[in-house]
Amino acid sequence: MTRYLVTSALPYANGPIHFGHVAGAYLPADVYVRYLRMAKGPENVLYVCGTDEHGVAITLKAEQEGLDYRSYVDRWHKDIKGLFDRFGISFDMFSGTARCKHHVDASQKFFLALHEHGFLQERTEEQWFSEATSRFLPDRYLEGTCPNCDFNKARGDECPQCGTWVDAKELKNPVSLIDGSNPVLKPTTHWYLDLPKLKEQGLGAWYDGEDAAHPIKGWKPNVDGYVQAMFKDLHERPITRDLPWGVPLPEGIEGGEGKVLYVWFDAPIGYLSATMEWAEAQGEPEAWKSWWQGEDTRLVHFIGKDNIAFHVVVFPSMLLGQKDAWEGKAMVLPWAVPANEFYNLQGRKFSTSNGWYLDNDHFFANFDADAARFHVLMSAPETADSEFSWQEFQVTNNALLADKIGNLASRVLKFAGKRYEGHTPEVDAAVVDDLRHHDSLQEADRQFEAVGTHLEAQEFRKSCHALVAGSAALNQFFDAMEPWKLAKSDDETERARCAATIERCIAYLELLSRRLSPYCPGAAGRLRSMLGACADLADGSQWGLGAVSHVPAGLALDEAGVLFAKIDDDTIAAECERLEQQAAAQA
Ligand code: B3M
Ligand code: ZN
Repeated sequence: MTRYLVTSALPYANGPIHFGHVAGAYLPADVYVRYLRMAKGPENVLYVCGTDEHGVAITLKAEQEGLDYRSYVDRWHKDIKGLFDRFGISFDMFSGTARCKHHVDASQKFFLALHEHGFLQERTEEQWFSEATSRFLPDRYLEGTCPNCDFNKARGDECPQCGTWVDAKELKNPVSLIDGSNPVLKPTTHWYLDLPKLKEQGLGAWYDGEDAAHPIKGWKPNVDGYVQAMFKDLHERPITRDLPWGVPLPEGIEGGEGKVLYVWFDAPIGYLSATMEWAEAQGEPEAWKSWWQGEDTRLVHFIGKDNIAFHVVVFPSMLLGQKDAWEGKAMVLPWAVPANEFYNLQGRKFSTSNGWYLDNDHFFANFDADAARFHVLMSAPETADSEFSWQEFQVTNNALLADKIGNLASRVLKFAGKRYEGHTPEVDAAVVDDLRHHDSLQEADRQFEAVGTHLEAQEFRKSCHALVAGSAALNQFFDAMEPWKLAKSDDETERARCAATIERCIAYLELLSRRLSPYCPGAAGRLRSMLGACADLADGSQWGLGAVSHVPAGLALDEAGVLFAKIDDDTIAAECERLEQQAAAQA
């Protein structure tokens, strides 16, 4: 049986994350795994993530705030996990690279295996060193005069005035940002991952789909364009740093004392160490192997487009270079990397510092997470940058979710409540058979099947559209049948058509609840409880085939409740105003 090991990029524990991140790497992954659990069985799906807790961006900010590194990342880990909980992201394990107890061992083992297999190169170069604090200074810890335009506040990696990329060693009159001292150049040794060699020894063949042991789904055009360009000019990459925070180099590496692994080296290993943590929590510590070394595993990385190089070139190289180091067995390589473009907010980039963001507390206090999930996926940046707009959110919520789905459920259940005393009606099987061929029901069948086909293909926008189209077809069916007229007829065959209409509507509402479930788990659950005893006609945890073929008479239905509350124009106007004010206050 094929098994799916799904990951979302590990967010840096270095600030709040926002809707833009969620749209790119988390919601699509969550909907995908919720679908897979239903369609393939929960035992064949594992979804892991955690916070990325090392690196110079984190040490710099923690130092600026006067916090020790661990308290600093703990704070952001909690904050980030809180947002994921509000969105209902259903990780099997959410860990963090500085909190997972397997992480150091796993990362060091990766380094050692690459070292032993000849995939690392050692180089000694000069770097700025602060004698005041006895530490090497990464680029971002430096400020000085730009060698290009003489601007006196250039950073160690880039000049904000002329925009050129700066080689830190060329910076004139450099000053350490943490202690204000003038650093000196001092030699230091680092290890480089030999990507050109790994490309020759397997990475290239895997990428081209020529490695039978490591199949690929095929690359999205945005991924392929990026990677082909990268392959034309592939270099060794440094994977170690002189920093006081991170995974230490393994013991026994000469010259490695006091150095740590580069954050981008240890971060993707976080996927593996989180799986080990999950396995241990299951009481089967060895269970990670069947995922990471299993021949039937499909490893799927959901990421934003800025992380393509690391997930399609660097991490697969690291995995390949392990060879037989892990008890003689090779590691899996990614099967798919659905990288998304960027998600913006009403015409501009999301930015906390510019006040151009949606306040998470405020949003979830006032709006429904299910509606947000559906809308974000329906507008996800799958093939091009896209954006959240309040007006479009209102349309999705009111015209699609409330009018097409909520309203249908409410009309059908209210009708059954009045006409059949809240129970499923007695039907004539021949009349029901006749309705099965109704154009609108056949359209609903096609669309509800397409919801799954598109989810399987990781095409979330199309899948959302199919769900809406299927629901629209059900509304058309109800309208075309005009059961409110049939019910009043003196003709018995007309009344039989009324009962059959309601029977089919109930069968399709049950199907709709399952198709809706990966997107809007809360609303789908409410719909199932509204269906009362009819929800037992199919297992709600299974994707299943289609609508149940026969709804027995006399099953009790529950009251029709509200699935999606409408959002009025004033509320939307107030949100737009709020956003503008938030941005103005920051400016
Ligand atoms: N933390 C970058 C980012 O959040 C990085 C991803 C790591 S995934 C292994 O965009
Ligand atoms: Zn400059």
